[in-house]
Amino acid sequence: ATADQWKGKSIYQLFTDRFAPPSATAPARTSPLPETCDPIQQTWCGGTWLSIIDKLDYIQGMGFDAIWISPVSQNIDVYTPYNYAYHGYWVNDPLTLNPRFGSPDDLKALSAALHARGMYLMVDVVVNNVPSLNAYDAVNSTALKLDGSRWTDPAEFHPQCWIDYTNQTSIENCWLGDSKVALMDVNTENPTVVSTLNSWIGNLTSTYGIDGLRIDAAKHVPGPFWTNFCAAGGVFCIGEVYGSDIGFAASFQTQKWMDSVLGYPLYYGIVNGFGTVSGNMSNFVDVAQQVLASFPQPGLLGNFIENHDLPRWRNTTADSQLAYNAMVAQFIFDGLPVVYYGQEQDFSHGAGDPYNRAALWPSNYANTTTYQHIRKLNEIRHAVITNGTLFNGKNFLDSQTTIVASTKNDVAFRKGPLLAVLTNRGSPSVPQAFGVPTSGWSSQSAVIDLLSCKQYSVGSGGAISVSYAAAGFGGMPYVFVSQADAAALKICGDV
Ligand code: ABC
Ligand code: CA
Repeated sequence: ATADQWKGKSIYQLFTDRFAPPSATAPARTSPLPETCDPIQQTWCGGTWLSIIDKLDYIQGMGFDAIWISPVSQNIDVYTPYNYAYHGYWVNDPLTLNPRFGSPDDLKALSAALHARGMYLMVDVVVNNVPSLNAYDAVNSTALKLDGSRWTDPAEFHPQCWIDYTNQTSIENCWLGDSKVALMDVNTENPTVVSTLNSWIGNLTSTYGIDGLRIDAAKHVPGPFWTNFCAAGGVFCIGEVYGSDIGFAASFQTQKWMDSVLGYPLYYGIVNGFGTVSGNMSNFVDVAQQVLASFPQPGLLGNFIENHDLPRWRNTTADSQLAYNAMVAQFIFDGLPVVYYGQEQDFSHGAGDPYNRAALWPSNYANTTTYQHIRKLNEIRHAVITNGTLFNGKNFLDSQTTIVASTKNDVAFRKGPLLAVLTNRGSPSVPQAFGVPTSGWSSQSAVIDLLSCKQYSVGSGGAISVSYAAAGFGGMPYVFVSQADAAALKICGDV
């Protein structure tokens, strides 16, 4: 699928090994399920491509229409100082599927099951690096063969050096990982490497009906490589450009290296704005404005508040209203929402890798309040995307977010027919209010908050004011639409 086809999608990111347990329809492939499936053990919990199918109702029930799964290629399958490759990122041969996750038919079955539901499949791909337990002697052909690497000619790697993050050449050519598990840097300028990878990715997407690619470690490969790789893949590419440098991340779009990147810049703004009670909302506003100004298509960014490399949101921020406000920002701001499995279960164990990668099944896939919030946010987003005639015909996806008002604790932004009014005041009720002087609606008109389905009236000059004093509510988020639009959207019934 193309970038345009992805624009309206909403993505659920899962770890194949950890999302759904083996079952009668999806037996364990290789190892039996460990008695305890503890993330600290860094070993397999037994999830497979087939077991994902068992739980698609749970994902679709939350309103998602795309999933992003772990890398599908073969990994080193040996014990390492960081235990086993349950995460799938230790790819030694892109051209072979990972038997831990299933057979070629199983992956086809997953893809077909998704398509039957109108959902898309995004696969994580790792090409920058190949793991080795033998850091300093890794690039000799004997070691490469022992590691089962696809690349067996030393010329297919960059020579050993550890990355200096102050130097982009080093970021591109030196090695990720560490001396325990070195990630040997593949020579992505070598003609054999380039042609092998390009023909592989085209085959992979067409053979398995893959609709999109999440490009691992995108900033560690020179950009022009990706232009050809993504063209060969023939589907939407979204890259991982880990860091807060907005201009650098935006260059992936401006230089046409790939369609888009994950929303790391906005993530840091959300953390600064909503990560603590009375946090720094002006930083969020600042980052948001720079993101909007820097990316030619901010509507293609992948917006997240947690992932497998970062702390769980609820690990660093216990307050439930802050999480709710952050999620509304994640869903309404320009971009595709990307929700990491477990976010809907308020998983809070996990200050980082490996603790943030727990199996989901001990949650019993419960219908939590957060599950319901996400469902509602997906419902709102889907409704405004499919209703083209709202707010004087302004299409949601084609309207860019504009910041309408802000204080050091609050922000209001409009995207198409929606006005999000958010705060970092947190759960306690406080005798304070936030006034948005010009909401975009005329005075005396009625608006509906789609989150609570309550009606508000617009004051003089088009002002909307919300109060954080109501006992038991505190710093709630709001998503306003005009009464007429609310009636068309049907989210709050007849209004
Ligand atoms: C293994 C063990 C862990 C152990 C670790 C040391 O080694 O499993 O238990 O703690 C995979 C696995 C990991 C595994 C690694 C290494 O391989 O998932 O479990 O860790 O063996 C991607 C994936 C990631 C994956 C890989 C490798 C790459 O999402 O899951 O890891 O295929 C860098 C890369 C980025 C990479 C990330 C993990 O490391 O750029 O591609 N993610 C700075 C740098 C970033 C850097 C980041 C973390 O540090 O700029 O480039 O990411 O090291 C902000 C700044 C940022 C700064 C952050 C920390 O602070 O703006 O620039 O980021 O303020
Ligand atoms: Ca590289």
